[in-house]
Amino acid sequence: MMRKKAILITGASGEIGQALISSLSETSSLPILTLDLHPIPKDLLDVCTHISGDILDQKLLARLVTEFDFELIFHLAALLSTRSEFSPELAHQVNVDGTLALLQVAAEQSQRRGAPVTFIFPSSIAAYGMPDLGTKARDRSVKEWQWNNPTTMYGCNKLYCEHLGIYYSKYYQQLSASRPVMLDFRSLRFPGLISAYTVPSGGTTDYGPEMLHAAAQGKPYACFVREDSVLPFMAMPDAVTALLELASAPAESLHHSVYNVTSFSLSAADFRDQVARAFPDTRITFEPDLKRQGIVDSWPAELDDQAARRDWGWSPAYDLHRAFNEYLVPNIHKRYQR
Ligand code: NAD
Ligand code: AKB
Repeated sequence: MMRKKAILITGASGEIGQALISSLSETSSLPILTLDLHPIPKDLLDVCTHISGDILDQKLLARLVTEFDFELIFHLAALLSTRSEFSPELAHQVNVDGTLALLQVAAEQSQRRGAPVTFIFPSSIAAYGMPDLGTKARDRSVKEWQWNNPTTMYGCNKLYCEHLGIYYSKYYQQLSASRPVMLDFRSLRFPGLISAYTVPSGGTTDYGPEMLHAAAQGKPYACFVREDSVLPFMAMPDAVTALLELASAPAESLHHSVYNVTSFSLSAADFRDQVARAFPDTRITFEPDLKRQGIVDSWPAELDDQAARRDWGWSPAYDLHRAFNEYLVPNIHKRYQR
């Protein structure tokens, strides 16, 4: 049977997945196959074929491999950081075993077709672990190789999967007589992402978008971190641009497998002020949850994304001002007015 060429997106029903499907379908000539435990919104069904299923289902993956020839895989399926702390073993299964299964699919398909499958993996600021607030303030902007000491199951999973991806793209079957064609692994370390159209769940950067979406609905919001907590953030359209640009960058321009990307950093108090400027009646209070606070304190205040800027021309379109004034506020306003 001839396998159908396709692009695979796992975790497609999530926040990034939904945004990615829309953009990818405008530019790609290949069919898009999506996989998630949950259905995707009906309006996206015109531009992709959706399979409801589990990435841990070996039989399902085996069937997909016999039917499709994937040129490109966006492996987004994961349990995010807060959720992973409540179910660490399940998180390990989904985040690590799931990624390993997908890497094996990509490795096998690269060999069969004699050309590398491009494997895009979204990693996270969770791969970092700052030892204390003094260090976080001193080493404000971290490079990819610094402070790789995650303190969460999710962060450990992300860091390890970056290494697994590098292994499969450079060293897989390194002792066999003939070296196989290997997959092409590329990863982005994202900051907290903020979408105007979807609300996050299960993450630890969620306080930012939650504040905004609550204010737009006229609901009070109790922020679960201290006012002085600083994290990097990025608007969802920039996350999608980063994924698409990294996927299409010429291999010879990439000097690394893992790249930081970011846009703006701000404290939770600054976030509140941005939200209050757009929604003056907003009622935001601060009621820190010490445990989630600990996770936020361990993540860097800024990401140094010079390598991405140098190698593949990364530059976010939405700085703080544009993100709030041109993307988030007008679109969130419209969303809840409807
Ligand atoms: P999300 O939680 O909105 O989406 C994840 C999706 O994965 C969900 O739709 C979920 O149903 C699916 N999923 C979970 N387990 C699955 C399984 N066993 N089989 C199939 N599907 C499964 O998260 P998101 O924000 O869209 O994130 C997508 C990816 O980007 C994740 O890998 C996440 O770690 C990474 N990331 C996100 C952010 C962010 O701020 N949103 C930041 C850094 C990295
Ligand atoms: C989370 O908070 O878990 C995610 C992330 C930064 O990876 N938003």
